Amino acid sequence: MKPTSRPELIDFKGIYMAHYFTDDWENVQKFQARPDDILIATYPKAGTTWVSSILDLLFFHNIAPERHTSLPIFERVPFLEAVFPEMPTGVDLADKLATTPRLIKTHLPVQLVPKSFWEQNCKVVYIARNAKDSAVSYFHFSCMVDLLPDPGTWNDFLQNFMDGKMVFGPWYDHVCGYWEKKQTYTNLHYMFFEDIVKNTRHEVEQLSSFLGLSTQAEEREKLTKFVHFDAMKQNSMANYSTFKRMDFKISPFMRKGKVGDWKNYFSVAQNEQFDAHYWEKMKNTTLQFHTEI
Ligand code: PPS
Repeated sequence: MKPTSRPELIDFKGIYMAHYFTDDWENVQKFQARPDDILIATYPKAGTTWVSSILDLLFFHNIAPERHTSLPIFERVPFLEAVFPEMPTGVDLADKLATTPRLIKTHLPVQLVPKSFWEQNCKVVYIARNAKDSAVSYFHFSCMVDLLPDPGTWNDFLQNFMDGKMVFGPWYDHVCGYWEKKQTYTNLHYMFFEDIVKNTRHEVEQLSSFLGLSTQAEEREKLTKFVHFDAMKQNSMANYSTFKRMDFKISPFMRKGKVGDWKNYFSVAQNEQFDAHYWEKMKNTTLQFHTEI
């Protein structure tokens, strides 16, 4: 990766963002979703790539078994709001997707999702990951990809995470926003990273049923093996090794894939401060997370 300047954190419609995710806003906002589109929505580092791979396999493995070893995940599942140098925009990639359904990724908070997804009653799969592991994963990712603002030290980053000064805004509002949406929008399947780690097979089954697919247990079994952390880490079409803006010498994209890795990074003082702040922020929601399994 060539040394380049990092983008600034900007205030965009009340959410902190970086220009790589807002430069095509007009087209993002007027994106025309189709009723059978599936939106995969997450706060960064919640398991987007994992669930994207699962969905791609569930829908297309039978008809195009070579897909998952010949096409990078970011082409199979375009990142809607992304405008990265030397790449087509996310909207262009999504518009040109030849698959049915189209699988589309977003990190936008619920209030910024293009309205056509709701109007078309599209299926939405939201994946949430506990705040502590999300922060650790986001920190390592920010160190290795120059499309995000400079993360500073771990301590700076954690403070900024608590203050919501992150690209895509506060984790707290993001996970709660989609949780609230789910109460009125029935086509939203809310999943947890920790559950997928604990029982991938069961989560694949639940997903499959939400999507109305009648996959055989044997197929799901095979698929579960393809999306195991070690298999995805080895698969250059899933591990982002073909994506030029990441420096794997700093940290791999498929880093650890664990629940509870935060314990290796939070000091006792940071943990106490984080917990006090967390419970204050999350006191009005029924949403609950596991920080260990
Ligand atoms: S991104 O950049 O926001 O789209 O990243 P995202 O894909 O959401 O999250 C990356 C983290 O998910 C972990 N991951 C997995 N864990 C377990 N099993 C599988 N198969 C898997 N695939 C991705 C990945 O390792 C990142 O987490 P960390 O904690 O950094 O390892």
